[in-house]
Amino acid sequence: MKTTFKKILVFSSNKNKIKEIKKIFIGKKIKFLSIDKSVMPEETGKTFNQNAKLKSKRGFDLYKIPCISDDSGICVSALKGGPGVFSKRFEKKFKSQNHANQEIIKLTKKLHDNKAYFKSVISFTYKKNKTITFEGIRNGIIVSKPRGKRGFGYDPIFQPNGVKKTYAEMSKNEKNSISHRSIAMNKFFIFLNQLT
Ligand code: ITT
Repeated sequence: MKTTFKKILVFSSNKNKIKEIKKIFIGKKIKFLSIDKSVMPEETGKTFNQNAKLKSKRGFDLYKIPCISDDSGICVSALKGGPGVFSKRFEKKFKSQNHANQEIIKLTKKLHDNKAYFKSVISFTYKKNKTITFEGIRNGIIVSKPRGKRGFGYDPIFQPNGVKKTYAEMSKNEKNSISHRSIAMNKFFIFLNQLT
């Protein structure tokens, strides 16, 4: 890959997200930097796009290097598209992620509607006042019981359309070959190629 960017910071406090993105960067001639305990801004946006921009701008302002962030979540038809941008806050209302996942399954069954999608917005801030975003969506269903031990968050309850495994039953490479996040990241890599 030709690119003017030798180093890119992935600004996230979510270790699992960082691990996934790290794998997507393998083979690219860009040094991938990440920080575990970042000073994340409060996610005050109403959309994934707004929150992703808040985060990449904050990363750029703090570290003065090109910075990407990801804002993502699961959108469930039986919850009228929620928890969506509130996916993290929804999970925090329960004793554990598993309890949050069980609640989604319960509501899905009650309404006989198991449709859902995952969405990721990758935001890239590469200069002061230069921020661009890329979106990835993967449609699928909420399964009737959590399956799989890999991945994180809502992975055990989400099965993408066209496959028989939940995200949590897939290896990182398998998930990355189809996931909402990798769709957005691939758009980002195309943009990087076009810049040079
Ligand atoms: P940042 O520091 O990058 O903001 P975060 O965990 O706070 O990390 P978000 O604000 O984007 O990230 O919240 C997204 C939540 O949605 C996250 O906590 C997960 O529970 C869930 N989520 C996002 N992507 C997911 C994926 O690929 N698989 C499962 N759950 C996911």
